[in-house]
Amino acid sequence: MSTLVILGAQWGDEGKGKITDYLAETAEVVVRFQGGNNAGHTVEVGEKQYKLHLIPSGIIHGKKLNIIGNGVVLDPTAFFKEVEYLEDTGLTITADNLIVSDRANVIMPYHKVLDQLKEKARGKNDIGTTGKGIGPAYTDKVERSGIRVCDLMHPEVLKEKIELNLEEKNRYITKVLGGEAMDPEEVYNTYKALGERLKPFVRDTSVVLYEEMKKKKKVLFEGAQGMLLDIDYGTYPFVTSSNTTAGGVAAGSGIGPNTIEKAVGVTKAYTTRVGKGPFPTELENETGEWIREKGHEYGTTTGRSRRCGWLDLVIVKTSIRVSGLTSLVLTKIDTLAGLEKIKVCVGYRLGDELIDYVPASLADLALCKPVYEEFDGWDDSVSKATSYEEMPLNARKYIERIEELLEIRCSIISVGPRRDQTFQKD
Ligand code: 2SA
Ligand code: GDP
Ligand code: MG
Repeated sequence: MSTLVILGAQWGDEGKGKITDYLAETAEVVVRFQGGNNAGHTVEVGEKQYKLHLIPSGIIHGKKLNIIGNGVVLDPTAFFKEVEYLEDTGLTITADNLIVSDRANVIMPYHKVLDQLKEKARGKNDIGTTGKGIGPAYTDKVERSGIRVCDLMHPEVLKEKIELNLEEKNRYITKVLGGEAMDPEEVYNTYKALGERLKPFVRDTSVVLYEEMKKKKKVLFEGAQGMLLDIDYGTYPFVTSSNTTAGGVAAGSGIGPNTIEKAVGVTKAYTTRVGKGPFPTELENETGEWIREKGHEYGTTTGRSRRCGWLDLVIVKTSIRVSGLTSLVLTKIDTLAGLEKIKVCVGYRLGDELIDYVPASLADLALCKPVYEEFDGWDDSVSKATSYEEMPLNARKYIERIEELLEIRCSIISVGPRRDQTFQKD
């Protein structure tokens, strides 16, 4: 098998970074195809911890080719900050192991300002974004006023586009949102310089990827955020602005959908969500707090507290359907260790009906009452397991019941944050 997609099957932070790093051992190319530096992917190798936001997690392996695809929104300042951070850890970053699509849209400083001011203006109806300018950058892409990486290489084009954008955006920022106007000249000078710095990394990544795939190189596609943050199938409008589902892979990296062979859904043994929006199995009690502390559930990018709740199989089932998942990776089984009883949501009661899909309308979702199955817990010895057989019996029963209810295989199990706390199930 030479192409594998790694996706979050919940609301993000399932451990995609860790699993991408684990699977990258045998891969040659790792691709990010959507999102931007709103993502926070943590990888632990031995004593070292890496927090990645924009650069694919394959970078930690040194020799792999990492691609930032056209579907990503790229903040050049954040890009260089991350390159420097990685170089400080001893890694060497060059165009041999990291390239950026010339078609990726650029996050401009006004996108960040718009993101933050719009959130403020929404008041209690805010989305709870990361404030990194993601939504406004994708808005411009779709509206066709975006600035792409290739524009950074053409100063005259860049200048004109910045002037046109700021003419309109400055009015909106100052008159509607009460912010401060930005100087087009200053933005131009900064981004022209960033473009020159970025130039060595810029390629038509679709062409590069196509050549690599023709050579049968093993390619991993690293998703960011999660299924229910998908712009189409997530809990809209409490979503991110890209397709986090498998559909986003082809468009976001410039390959044919028929070249995708397998898609794994990374699933936490419970559920978390950072930001606003519905969460049917949320535990707004001591158990929820206990899980948050034990699982260190704080945003990797913003440090915000993550909301915690029981595993919701309706969500995972939706993910299996929408993304055509071929197997699951189950993470953080160790976090639940110590709980006497553990619940899993196996369906929603909506009026007289029992449903197993996430309804489109948030008004309907608000009426959904989770139906639970209860399991006996397991102890902390689970984090020492190096194979499925070594796991406590109750943890295995939990996993096998999940497989049965979802009619899918859990191919990889993770019992701790480190690379060596991961094993294949079968
Ligand atoms: P945005 O900034 O426009 O993408 O925000 C829209 C919604 O998407 C959510 N979102 C995320 N949810 C989970 N993890 C993300 N990455 C970081 C992490 C988040 C952090 O790894 O912890 O540090 O806060 C991520 N990125 C975006 C966001 O919370 C909004 O609900
Ligand atoms: P991502 O966005 O999906 O890559 O996930 P994050 O990195 O934002 O959040 C997952 C967190 O859980 C990180 O701190 C990981 O180091 C950690 N992690 C991943 N897998 C496991 C696991 O099996 N057990 C424990 N305890 N932590 C894990
Ligand atoms: Mg994360």
